[in-house]
Amino acid sequence: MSKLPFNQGQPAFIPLSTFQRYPETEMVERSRAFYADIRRRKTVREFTSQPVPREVIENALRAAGTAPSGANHQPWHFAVVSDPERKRQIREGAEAEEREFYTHRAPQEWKDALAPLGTDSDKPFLETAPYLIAIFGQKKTVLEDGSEIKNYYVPESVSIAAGFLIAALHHAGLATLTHTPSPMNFLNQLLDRPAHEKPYILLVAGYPADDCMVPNIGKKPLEEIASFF
Ligand code: IYR
Repeated sequence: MSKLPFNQGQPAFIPLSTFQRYPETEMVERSRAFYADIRRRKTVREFTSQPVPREVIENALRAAGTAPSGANHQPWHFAVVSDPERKRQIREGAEAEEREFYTHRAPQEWKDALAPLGTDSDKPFLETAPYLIAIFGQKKTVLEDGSEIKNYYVPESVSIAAGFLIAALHHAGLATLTHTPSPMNFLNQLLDRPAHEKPYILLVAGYPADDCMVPNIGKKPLEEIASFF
């Protein structure tokens, strides 16, 4: 239940006091530095069980919660799992779906596309990694008085928040994996989330294993992903 503190009971407009303007040279330097940092991020599928400070996770979630969203309804919920038994249940649920996916559901074309990633239905990292963060989108928000408001642009809003979260965890020094067992509805039951919430991503976070290997894959260059008019 939400209080709707997010849009009401406050002055309609306040001065923009948080924006920081930099000299152009500094701005260029900052853009380079950010790119140099974020380009080091690789999706990791081998984690250690070494614990990570809970505050890092909390602050990364706070950062995710600053993402823009449709009508500022913030239609997301992050269910954070560190409890070993619940991680085991999530692994069990995910591997059941994944076995179906890899043996029946996935067409050959999809399996071919995944081949360079070396994925299969075994998901030990769901138990090894210290934190699993299930990201849910809320198509409506239930207020404290029981009334409901509709949310807008939910997939877009949730995806932007997930991007912030991944960037924040990377910035703090953690590796992540965007895991998407399909369908993911078993997470609602395991994590006590209502039926109107849809799981979008199961984000795995922790330190990479010492001998962690990653696929030798690259990213498209700027010329391929952008056009300037
Ligand atoms: N969800 C499966 C398959 C999978 C699908 C895509 I698209 C990927 O980029 C990676 C994996 C799995 O997690 O193995």
